[in-house]
Amino acid sequence: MSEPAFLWGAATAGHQVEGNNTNADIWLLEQVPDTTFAAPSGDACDSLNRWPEDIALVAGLGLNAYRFSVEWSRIEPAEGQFSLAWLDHYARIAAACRARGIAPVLTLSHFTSPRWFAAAGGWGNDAAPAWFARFAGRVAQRMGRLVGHVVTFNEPNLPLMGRWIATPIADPARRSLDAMMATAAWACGSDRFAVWVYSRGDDLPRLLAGHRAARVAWKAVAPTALVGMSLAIPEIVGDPRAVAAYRRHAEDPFLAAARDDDFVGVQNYGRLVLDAKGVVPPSPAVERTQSRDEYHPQSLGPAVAHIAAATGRPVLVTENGIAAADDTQRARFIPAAIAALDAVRGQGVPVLGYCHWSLLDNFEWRRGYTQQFGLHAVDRRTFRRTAKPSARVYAQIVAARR
Ligand code: IFM
Repeated sequence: MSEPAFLWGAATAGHQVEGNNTNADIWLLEQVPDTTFAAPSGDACDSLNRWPEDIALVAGLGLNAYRFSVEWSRIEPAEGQFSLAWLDHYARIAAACRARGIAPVLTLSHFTSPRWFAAAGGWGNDAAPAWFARFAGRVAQRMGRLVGHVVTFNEPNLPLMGRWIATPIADPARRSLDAMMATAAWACGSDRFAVWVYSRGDDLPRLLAGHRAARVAWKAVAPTALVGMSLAIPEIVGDPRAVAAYRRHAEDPFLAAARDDDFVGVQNYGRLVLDAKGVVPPSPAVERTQSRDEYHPQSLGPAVAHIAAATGRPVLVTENGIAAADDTQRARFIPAAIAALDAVRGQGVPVLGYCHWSLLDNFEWRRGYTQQFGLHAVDRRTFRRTAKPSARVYAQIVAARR
């Protein structure tokens, strides 16, 4: 198995594209009567059935990498019971990628976990690292010979970011999440229901132990694989004391763990400006994205350079993109972000690849289907995929370099 010298990819995640991920913890949060999800994920993009089409889209753009995730709740629907059929399903996806010269970049945990795991307290349970490592080991046994890059967790630092940015007790979204998790616990007949991405991040040491244990489990089966985790890394600018405080809280524990990894996954969508009181909202004059964030594609360069310097590890850009209803904004964003990446690569920052988020317009968690991150539009009734002009822009940049 030889890996491309530089990965040019597009990314998706199981729950956001597969559809009917009914045994996942977040599916239940979408269904509880007090849900604050704008819509349930439902059929998503029906990638459960249409994954060959998705791989064809990746190939059609001339890319050499596809980042996707396995869904733990399908592979281990009950604690300790593993589904060979679902392992085969994901192995078929990876094999189909390889057959088309596409390197699979595999995420083990992209926000979702099995319901039984959440109802057992998630990362609050002492057994969680061993459970996650056992799952990683089973996936490695089936897929290890097909996969060269493994991401254990997707953006595990989000709860810490959220906690630093907002005062949890004053945050109505925080209260509604706590209420939804209480309802989900009741629905499962448990006294707890813990979903990391919607948590306060209290069980961080156990989650990081899970990361390390999963890396060990994967490498025991496939020693040459490159293993890391993907972190949400906005460019952080402003008051130096606030910047340092933010990093201590939302990045440093993860970066310390990542120093033993093969790479660090960087996921950048722009920048945060901080002053002594916290996040400074963008001025009314600046261009915004569909998610009302500042349009700032050039943040990718400094974000990548910071992580490489802080860890001494190479960076894989596992996500970079923009929510844009107007695709011309995405078509401007992509060359500007890649130019910023080029600039830091030119200064010697080690970068293994770039994966655009996302291949498809998909389920954007609590925002439902209201945000378009895709290089391809997806008709919500027929699931037909249509390339947007920005997909051609990205394909042309890649074609010029490969
Ligand atoms: O859709 C998400 C993805 O699941 C994780 N990173 C950010 C994306 C856009 O919000």
